[in-house]
Amino acid sequence: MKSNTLLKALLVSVVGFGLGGLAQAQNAKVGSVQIENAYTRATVPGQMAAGGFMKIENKGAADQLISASSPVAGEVQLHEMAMDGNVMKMRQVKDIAVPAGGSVELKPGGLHLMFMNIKAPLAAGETVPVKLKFAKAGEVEVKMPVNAMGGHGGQGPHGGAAKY
Ligand SMILES: [Cu+2]
Repeated sequence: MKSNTLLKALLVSVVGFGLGGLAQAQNAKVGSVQIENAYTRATVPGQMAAGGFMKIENKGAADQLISASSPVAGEVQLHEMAMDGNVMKMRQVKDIAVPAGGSVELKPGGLHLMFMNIKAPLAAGETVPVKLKFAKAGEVEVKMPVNAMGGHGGQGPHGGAAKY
């Protein structure tokens, strides 16, 4: 009995270690929640905030993403974009619902993570570790690749991110 339990504990720790050491790039899984295609974007010096995007799939009961954190940012907030009159604004939300047996997409112009007070510019090609916390599934770390700037552009008079 006793040795059997010990063996089980050993097995669990070995398997757990193995999974942790795998460091799956932009995908990660915890409980019934799966993260896919996570990414963020390169920033320029002085830029204090950047968005984080991903698809969250849920094979289980309804869950919520309740917080996020990363060593590269002072704070990671959960944001949504919404129309305020005729102006698109973003605002902080306290959680992001992940429907039962469904998915939610964090994407430019919609729900997203917001890296605040970035400590050093995010360079294309790097990966940024982000810890996500779900109400039910618990915590999971995602390694977000940093994509090059551009694509969606900015709102400045010069069409956003300059080409360097
Ligand atoms: Cu935002």
